[in-house]
Amino acid sequence: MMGQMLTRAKLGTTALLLALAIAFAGMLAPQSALAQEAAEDAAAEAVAAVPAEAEGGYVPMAPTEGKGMPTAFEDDAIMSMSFQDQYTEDGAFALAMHDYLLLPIITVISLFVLGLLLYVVIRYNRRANPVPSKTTHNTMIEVVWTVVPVLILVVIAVPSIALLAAQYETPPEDAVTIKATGYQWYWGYTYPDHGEVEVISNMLSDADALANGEPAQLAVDNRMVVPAGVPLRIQVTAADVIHAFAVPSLWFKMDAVPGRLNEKLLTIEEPGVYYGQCSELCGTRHAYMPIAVEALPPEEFAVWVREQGGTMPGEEEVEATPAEDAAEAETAEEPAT
Ligand SMILES: [Cu+2]
Repeated sequence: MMGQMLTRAKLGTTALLLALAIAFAGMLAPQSALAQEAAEDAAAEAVAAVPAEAEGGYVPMAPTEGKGMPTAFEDDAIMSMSFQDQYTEDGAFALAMHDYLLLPIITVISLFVLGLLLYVVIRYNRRANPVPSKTTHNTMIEVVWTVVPVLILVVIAVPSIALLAAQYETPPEDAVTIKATGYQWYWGYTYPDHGEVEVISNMLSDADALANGEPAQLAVDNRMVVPAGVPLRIQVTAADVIHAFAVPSLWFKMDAVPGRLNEKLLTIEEPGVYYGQCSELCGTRHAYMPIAVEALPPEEFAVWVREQGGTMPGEEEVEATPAEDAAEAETAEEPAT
């Protein structure tokens, strides 16, 4: 008896160590084939659906139906059970993990437990089994029902910890910084790399949103415009109470806490309009402070920045330096003398 208990304890410890070792290996390993597959799928789906830019100026992009927004339940009931389509590498990985790993495991376990319950109810009820067995131990089955769940958890832990690590990746040095500030009850976006650009973003009325061809209660007057395909350093904070900056199709959710600057890397794979909402109860108009992120090709983003009176990094107000002004004044005086 004692020996048996010891063996079982040893087995448990070994399984635990194995689980930790594999989980740690998963953290170090680059994203698995699952992620690559998902990313390829997303890239294949990437269509040039962006309307051609009118002569120079910035024109707000028309959103694509079903992209970066929730879909109507009656249109596509099955798809509505999962997440929105994802437009970041982490999001594609997470979505694939949910659809191809977690959901199948949940389904199989639920059906298996349901089957066991039905079997016991039918086979071992008092009428079918009047004299119950007095068995209290079965080493084999106890080992199995310990080891199998451990193995299932290890299988889940490997991609799960890899995803967790990927989500905490530090933005590279040259990432474009955008600071999102939550206010009661709207969002403000500042662009510290681009001069004095500040965007105040309020929800459009339902009538205005629908007239624009945008989803009601998600459309805003001024969007958070960002470049697509380049790393963004999104800094999130709040000016009054706690808000949360969340865009489901970009796999992005981060608390906006007064006095704190939370930071997260975001790389949006393709141009588009992506909608989100404040995701922290922040007061009476919490439900009416949506987020609209418009990802533009980098050239068009530069056009937008200039229209907002900002500058692109490296071209800071070259035309208005005091030295140049002085030089100009001198040349203007010369012909007179
Ligand atoms: Cu809020």
